[in-house]
Amino acid sequence: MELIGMLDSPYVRRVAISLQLLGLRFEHRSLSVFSTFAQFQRINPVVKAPSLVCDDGEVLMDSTLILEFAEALATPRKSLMPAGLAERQHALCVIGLALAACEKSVQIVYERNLRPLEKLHEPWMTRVTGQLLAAYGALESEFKRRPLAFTRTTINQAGVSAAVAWQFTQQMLPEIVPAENYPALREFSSRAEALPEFTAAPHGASTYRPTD
Ligand SMILES: N[C@@H](CCC(=O)N[C@@H](CS)C(=O)NCC(=O)O)C(=O)O
Repeated sequence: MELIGMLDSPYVRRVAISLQLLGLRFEHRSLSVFSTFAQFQRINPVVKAPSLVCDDGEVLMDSTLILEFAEALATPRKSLMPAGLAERQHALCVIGLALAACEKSVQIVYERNLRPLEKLHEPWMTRVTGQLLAAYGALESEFKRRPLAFTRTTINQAGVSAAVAWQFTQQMLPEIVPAENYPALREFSSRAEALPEFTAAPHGASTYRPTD
């Protein structure tokens, strides 16, 4: 199977890291939804990153749906989601906050990069910025209250998603979300980013290369 999309997208990156943690082999094509739009469109007419071209050619999109498929594919069956109900509920809460942080960060980046300055709508930026800070405020509280595991055998999807969201926002919007205000997230991120599955898929324009 082939993962399509750039690792400067937190959604592509959470899939690339999770596929490795699940022990699944995949190829990666670092296509941009902007600079290589036409090429991307030939693979997925909707031009959404990540897209996953399955072994039979069928194309999946949306990171959460791709991860659902990946977990079903992993053999021996393996999951990055906790099995126990209470732990699973908490993981879903953290993933929801992390995905909201990704979405709000992406909205701000698009607003800044794609819209002409005179067409910026300040009330929208203020609203989205407030939502982004609310997501990181809640994530920081959750990490302080219930620290998450960060080794390559114990990190779960909540940990992957939160670490990837944090890295993306810190790369793109550090002045909006100052790292010093989020010590628990910063510490967790530095440990997660040191894992081989994270370093094999670094934020940016590079292509994932398997370590083995
Ligand atoms: N909910 C989706 C969001 C994916 C997403 O918005 N990806 C961005 C790249 S970071 C994209 O495809 N942008 C192009 C577009 O929306 O037209 C997911 O989890 O995969």
